[in-house]
Amino acid sequence: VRLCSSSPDPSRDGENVVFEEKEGTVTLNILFSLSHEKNAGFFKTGKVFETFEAKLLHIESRPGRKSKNSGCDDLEFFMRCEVHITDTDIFINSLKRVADDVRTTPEEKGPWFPRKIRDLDKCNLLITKYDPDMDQDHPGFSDPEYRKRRCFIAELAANYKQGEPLPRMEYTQEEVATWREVYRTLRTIYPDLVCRQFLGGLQQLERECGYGEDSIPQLREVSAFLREETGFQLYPVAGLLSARDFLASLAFRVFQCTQYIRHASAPHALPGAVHCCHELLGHIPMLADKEFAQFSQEIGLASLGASDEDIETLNPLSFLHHLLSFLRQLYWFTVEFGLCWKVWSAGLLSSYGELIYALSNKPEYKPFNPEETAIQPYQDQTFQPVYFVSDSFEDAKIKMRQYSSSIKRPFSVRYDPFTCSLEVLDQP
Ligand code: HBI
Ligand code: FE
Repeated sequence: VRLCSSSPDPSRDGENVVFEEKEGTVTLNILFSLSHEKNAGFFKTGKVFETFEAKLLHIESRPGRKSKNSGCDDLEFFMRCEVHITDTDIFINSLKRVADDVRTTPEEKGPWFPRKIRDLDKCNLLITKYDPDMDQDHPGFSDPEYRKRRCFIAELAANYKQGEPLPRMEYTQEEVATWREVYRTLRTIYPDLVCRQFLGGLQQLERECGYGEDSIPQLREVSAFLREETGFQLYPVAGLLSARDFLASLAFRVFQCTQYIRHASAPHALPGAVHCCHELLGHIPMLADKEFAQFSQEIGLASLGASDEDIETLNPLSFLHHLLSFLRQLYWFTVEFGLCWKVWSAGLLSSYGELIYALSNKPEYKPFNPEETAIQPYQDQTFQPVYFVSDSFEDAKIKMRQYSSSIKRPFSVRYDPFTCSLEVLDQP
């Protein structure tokens, strides 16, 4: 399957290099081949188009390239169709399963990424992990009331558009009790264990944003606070996002934040799960620190245009191909589970058990080094086997910067804070 640009000269119009978009759909040009003996394959590809409600705009066939040389009678198909933007990856992967001679996009072009802050409305691809409706092990799976509540909150996030006032939540007493339990447990142990930036941010939030045991902070107030401190703002999200979409929003100093509370039967965090105790307690105080905010945005900027092949197929020749995996691990082992002598990472700051464990000298500790950290597989179901230690934020930032600048991309990006948009410069 090969994707081609649908505009005559994609570099000139400065728009999306691979796809042409309108209103949640993309137009794809697809090329694939099928051998004659497997002619039934054509109808299987049709099934894929049907399943994803792809609107067919054009279809052609011709003798395949292979057939000229080898005498076999392969056919190549060219199709142009419109699909829902969120289905793009799965649609293409499904086609790859039924079509032969899989060829992909010219690598250097890379996938679509947001250029303006309002493009973040399209960065909403959710991963159905830790979802109370899909995951039978989720503590809320057999609690219809909880699932209904989660649906309601998810709907608020799904209907949100960039720039609108953030939805205000009325939390129930039970939800506040879960928050209180988490807040109280963690708050008492923070002073000795966490870095000064975190503690300073948290104290400021307690003074200015209503942080405390008695109520769950409102995203609207927290977002206004962050904007004044570091220019970060919040965007409501229904659950765990794809790494691509999550990291892309960081490039705009936007942090996608959930508004729901964990199930009351399991108030304390799982490493990979997202919920508002994790975000409001673990992430927000750090995002009020200028140095950390810069660090977060830079990871976001580095992720743009990377494609997300599986880390398992690691091949040193296709670095850009694996970049998203690399950056995901880097984000994980710094922002989520990094140490800097004291604790600065959200996964630990929001989990009593792992916070104690991470400082217990039982796990392995390694100095933070992006080349090594980027290929370290991570654990999202239990405590991390290894933690990477930075000397300081400054040091982590400089190392990340060196790493990012070693990434060869066919374009460079610059964030323009006046227009909240990205300037993308093609490199010859
Ligand atoms: N989605 N909503 C949300 N919140 C996160 O913190 C988050 C995410 N998706 C991926 C992710 N974090 C990280 O683990 C990295 O993979 C980027
Ligand atoms: Fe997190």
